[in-house]
Amino acid sequence: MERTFLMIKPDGVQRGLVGEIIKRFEAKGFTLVGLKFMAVSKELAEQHYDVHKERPFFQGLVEFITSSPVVAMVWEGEGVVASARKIIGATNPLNAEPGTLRGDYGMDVGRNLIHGSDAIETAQREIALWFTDSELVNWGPTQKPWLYE
Ligand code: RTP
Ligand code: MG
Repeated sequence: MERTFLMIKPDGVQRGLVGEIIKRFEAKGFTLVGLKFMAVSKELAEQHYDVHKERPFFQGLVEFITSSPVVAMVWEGEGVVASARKIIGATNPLNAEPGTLRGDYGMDVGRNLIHGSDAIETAQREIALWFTDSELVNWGPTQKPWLYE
């Protein structure tokens, strides 16, 4: 079953939006298989955002992600990678549609509340970076007819 990595960034935690954010994915029908509240090391933040290391915002982004705790999560379900990106909304919250998390709660591209993996391969890399196998719980809803035909 497809999985994605989501991370509620320091702004989402500080603004008290953890419950609201988790609620969206839960209510949609996706399955939570990993969850931890944690401080992020500089090394982990740099590895996570490695693809952006040449970009001008990289250092500020790493400083922000390491500045206060985050909520790291793995969610499971058919098409969860792309669907979670839709629920999250456009990178710049001012361009994000109302009804999306960034569209409803965000104002600034550098304070956009939550990260979501952008492709299945990226999700696999990020899940392995943030979670050990023993931290993930296999209890998938594949046999539940109220979720899947
Ligand atoms: P994310 O990786 O955090 O889920 O966000 P994303 O895919 O929507 O956007 P991405 O292009 O991967 O950018 C990663 C994060 O870098 C910050 N950013 N700042 N100042 C800027 O122009 C700028 N551009 C990107 C954002 O916090 C973005 O989420
Ligand atoms: Mg990204």
